[in-house]
Amino acid sequence: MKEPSRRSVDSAAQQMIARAAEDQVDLVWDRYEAMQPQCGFGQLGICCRICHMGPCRVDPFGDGPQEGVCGADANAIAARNLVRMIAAGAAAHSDHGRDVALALLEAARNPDSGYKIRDPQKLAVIAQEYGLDTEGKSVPEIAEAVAQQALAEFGQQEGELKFALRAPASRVKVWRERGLMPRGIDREIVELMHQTAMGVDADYRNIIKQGMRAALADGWGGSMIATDLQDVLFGSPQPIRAKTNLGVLKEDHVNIVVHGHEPVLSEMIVEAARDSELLARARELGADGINLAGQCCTGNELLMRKGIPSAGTFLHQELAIMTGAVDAMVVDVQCVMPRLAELTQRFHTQLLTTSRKAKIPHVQHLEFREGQALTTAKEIVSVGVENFANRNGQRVQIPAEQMDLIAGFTAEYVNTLLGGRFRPSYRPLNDAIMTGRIRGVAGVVGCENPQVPQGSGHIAMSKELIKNDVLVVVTGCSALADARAGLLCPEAALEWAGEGLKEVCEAIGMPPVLHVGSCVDNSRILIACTNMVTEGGLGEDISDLPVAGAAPEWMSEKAITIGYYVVASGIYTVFGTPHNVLGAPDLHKLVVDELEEMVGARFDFEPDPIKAAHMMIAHMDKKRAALGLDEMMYEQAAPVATS
Ligand code: NFS
Ligand code: SF4
Repeated sequence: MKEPSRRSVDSAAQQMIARAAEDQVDLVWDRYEAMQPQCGFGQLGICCRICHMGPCRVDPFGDGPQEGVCGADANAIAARNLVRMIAAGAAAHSDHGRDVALALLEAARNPDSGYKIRDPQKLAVIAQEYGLDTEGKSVPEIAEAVAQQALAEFGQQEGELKFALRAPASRVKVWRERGLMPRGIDREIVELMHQTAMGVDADYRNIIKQGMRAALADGWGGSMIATDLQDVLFGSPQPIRAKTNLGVLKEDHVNIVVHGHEPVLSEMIVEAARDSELLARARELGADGINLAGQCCTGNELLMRKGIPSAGTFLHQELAIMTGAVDAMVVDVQCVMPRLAELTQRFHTQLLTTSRKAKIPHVQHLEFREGQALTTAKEIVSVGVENFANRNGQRVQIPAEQMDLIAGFTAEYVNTLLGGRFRPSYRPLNDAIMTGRIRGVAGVVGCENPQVPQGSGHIAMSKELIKNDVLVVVTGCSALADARAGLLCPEAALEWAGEGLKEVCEAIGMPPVLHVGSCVDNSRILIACTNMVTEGGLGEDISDLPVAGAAPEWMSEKAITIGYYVVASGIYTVFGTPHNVLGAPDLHKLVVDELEEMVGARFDFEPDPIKAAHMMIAHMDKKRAALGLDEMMYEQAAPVATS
């Protein structure tokens, strides 16, 4: 086995990895090693299973077949495979958005549902955007109309997605001219699946085009609906202090870990965990209370709205079980490893699936229904409480590590954050960028992957960026990886930020790395970029801004979708490991080069996070130069000593 330090840079994780090795329990890293060597055709993207004349593969060395049985070449095969990942990622995030809209509908219609509308102001803004007449209407009535409008965007056949029109006018123009404007969320995903079925589209460029359109339907559609309606239902986040890492689990409490993605369930579990009867029962069984902790993006949702601690990221899910202190792990959808079923059996942990979309054989299923949200949530918490009695104290080993962080920054909050309560505005941010105190803004997002030591890419990249005066915004697992390293504390600016960024952070007590939410909240980054354009002085389009994106440790199909909507929105983006396109030379050239011509941005692939950070910085400098800001780097802006 590899040294734990080569599997994760987090010391809490390393302890649990070592424990697993002692107990001969295999973890994701062991399974990854057992999988070596992985299939080269798959890695290069040139294996096709779309029809039953295949499977076909193209010989990357040029000696064997260069096309499938039907004649599809490497570019068509790899492009189809790639965009089918986009379709799946867009489906996952957008279906999450749909479920939030349905929960909003439930909240509006059913006063007993347990849901409340916590941000009626944001609801009113969205209602106005949808052109709804709100005169004399009650909040539930407006909520019902907004939910129905949002749901209609999924099935819309013609026209344009409403939220896509939030983008700067010049971006909307690019999308219209290039045929990239999304019509309906489901429609773009279905069309993409049709287009890539056997014997349909063989033109890799045209395939990628529809891939971008479906991705945009997610970023400016499904994901944005998820973000906005979650804010309406559960409250818009505000900066909030919280803690993360395995040390948030408590030896003397019932520990319930909620893992997955959708806050429609986990928000209710928060309420249920405060239920006096359940608390009394927990005490009766010898626990001091009920401790709820999140994981992955469900964790992020609860962290940024409720300050609920997070027990970690994607690669921490097995490690949490390894503490022996988790009485129940409750999962909904996405990023849940099926192997948890076997692992939990080696401890007392009760694993519970809750979504009709995500079951695991032999695992207890307690289905969550929006109509009886609170009741189901109480049943779930009760399972954890009762299971506390089965915990074997001898086997409990909780690492001490936990780190403070601030989460809960939104595109709207940037106004107040920098502009102050009396003059909320993006002006100070734009000014800081124009004067060079902030060199640019980078979104570092995405997953973890056992191919890369856990956290090494995210943390090294973020540190290098802030050292060079780049303000970093983070979401998803990337956010929590940085959090474990202390980068989400205001003090991090003093230790790691360059002079210019440090000055800005110190003035307002802001961390140099801002946690803007879960992965659907990458939509917040799109809005923040739009606001920067609207504020003025940084160009006419998102593609003019000194900004860049990165996913240094990605693994999920959702990460590909995010990458494509970010690039199609005009933001240069670097992925750590390459997409599966290297076996298709023309397609490869398209994504790392020619996309720039089409949408004003492109991809790069660079596994070294420091090199990748400097590619992003070089891009920002190029954009600064084009804006005439290259003379205004911080050194020049700072007063010069004269003695
Ligand atoms: Ni995003 Fe969140 Fe994490 Fe990757 Fe999975 S939890 S939706 S997909 S692994 S960042
Ligand atoms: Fe092979 Fe073409 Fe069928 Fe793909 S679609 S499996 S390349 S015959």
